[in-house]
Amino acid sequence: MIDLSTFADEIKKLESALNEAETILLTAPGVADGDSIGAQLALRRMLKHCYPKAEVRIVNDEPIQDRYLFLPDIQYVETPETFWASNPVGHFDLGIIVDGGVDRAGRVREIYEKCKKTAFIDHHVVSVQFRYDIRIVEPTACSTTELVYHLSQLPAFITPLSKEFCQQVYLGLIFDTGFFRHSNTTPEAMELGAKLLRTGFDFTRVGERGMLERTFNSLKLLSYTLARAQLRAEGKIIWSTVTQDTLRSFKATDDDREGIIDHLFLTHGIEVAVLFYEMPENKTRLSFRSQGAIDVARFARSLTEHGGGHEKASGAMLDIPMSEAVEWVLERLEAAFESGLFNASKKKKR
Ligand SMILES: [Mn+2]
Repeated sequence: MIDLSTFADEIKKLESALNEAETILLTAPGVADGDSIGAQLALRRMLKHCYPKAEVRIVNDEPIQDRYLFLPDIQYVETPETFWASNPVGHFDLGIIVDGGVDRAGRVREIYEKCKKTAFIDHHVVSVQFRYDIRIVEPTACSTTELVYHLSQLPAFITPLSKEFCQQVYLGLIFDTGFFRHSNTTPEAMELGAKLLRTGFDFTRVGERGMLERTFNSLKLLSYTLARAQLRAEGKIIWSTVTQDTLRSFKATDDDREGIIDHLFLTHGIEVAVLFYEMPENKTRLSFRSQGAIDVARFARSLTEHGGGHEKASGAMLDIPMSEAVEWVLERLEAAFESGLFNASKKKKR
């Protein structure tokens, strides 16, 4: 249950910062995903409604992925290049970063840190290094857009539930819950989904374009990788590989590898899915998904200090070429099934 009254002081501070601000920067760390882009766009709508005179700029370190270009207001998202070309001074009265801390904001960090006041709105549990002036971090929110929605319904920031605003909030909601499927999904999130749907926006389009659509090259890469999947440990392990040559032959990019692991994972009867990515400089990246019997975060950490994640979804980076990594990892994973060494603490099976 999201109870913003626990943030009364922070919200007061945000309100007074906004009252004084003539220029506002919105940003998010890393490559914008469905939640971070939805949250920035929805927040922009809220600010434009409540503070129509303020100049609001959205600057993200990386260009927006094609799949999000259908979103309302997406034309307002800038990269540092376009931003610097149009506003070389870049001193904002208020900077707001959403869905992750400023340490991962890349080149936008410099712009953000020069803001007279800084705010942080997030739903992740993170150790905060940067001294934000205003912090609204609510881990019970399943997406940052859910938190932005609740802010937008406070008397100080009341924002009309337009179709545009609602689809921005909705995208974050379905992105971070995997269409209301992941364990972070709450009854409140579903109720919010229903409320948003009532405004009549095209939720099928938001789901298909924003979540499911792939490029043609990415489709070819997916089908090739799935066709080459193999089983181990009497079918408990499913695995496949993506090499640099494969990426090149399908003219696929790193982004196109997204989601392949989820297809492997949804194979009937398997316990753990592993995907090996060949990386430059003889490195190998691993992705793991577990049905729950094996704690793949602990398993990933046992392989390398560059490994970790969640009990059911983790990753690692190995300093050995893929030709060596595959057997090395699969043998250890097979042994893990036998030894029970990495069994999850509480057995939560689907
Ligand atoms: Mn998020």
